[in-house]
Amino acid sequence: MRREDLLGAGRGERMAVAAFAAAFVALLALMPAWRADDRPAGEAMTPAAFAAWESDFAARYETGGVARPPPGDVPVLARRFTFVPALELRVGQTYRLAFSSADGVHSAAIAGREVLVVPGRVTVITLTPTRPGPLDLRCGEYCGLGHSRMRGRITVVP
Ligand SMILES: [Cu+2]
Repeated sequence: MRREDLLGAGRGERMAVAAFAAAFVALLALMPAWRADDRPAGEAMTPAAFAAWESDFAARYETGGVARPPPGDVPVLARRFTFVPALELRVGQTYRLAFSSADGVHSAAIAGREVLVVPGRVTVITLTPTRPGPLDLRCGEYCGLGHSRMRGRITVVP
C-alpha cells in the first residue's frame, strides 16, 4: 500500500515536471513571435544615452528645425509636452521610430498604433508611410496639464 502511494506520488510528480517542461518549451517556441512583434519594446537605454543619441541625430539630419533622416532607426524623444525632433519622412521608406521619455510616462500614438513611452526604455514602432501629408503623432497617456496638446510634428513627402 505504502509502496503504491509512493509510486503514485512519483507518477504525479513526473507528470507535473513533464507539464512544466512542455509549458516551458511552448513558451520558448513563442519567444521569437514576441520578439518579432515587440522588438525592441522595452529595450533598456539610460535617459542620458537616449538624449545623446537624439541630439547627435538631430545635429546630423536637422535643417531649419526639421530632421530629414534616411530610412532606418529614428530616435524620438518624448518630453512634457512635445516629441523631438520634428520629422520629414518619405513615402515608401521604412523607419523604425525609437521612442523614449525624458520625464515620465507618455505614449506614442501614431498610424493606428500606440506604445507606452517611459524613461530608460526604448520602444519601437516600425512605419512605412504610404501617402504624403501630415502624420499624426500624439501622446495617449495623461502626463500633465499640457497632455492634450502633446503632439509630434511629422510630415510625409513624396
Ligand atoms: Cu501625455
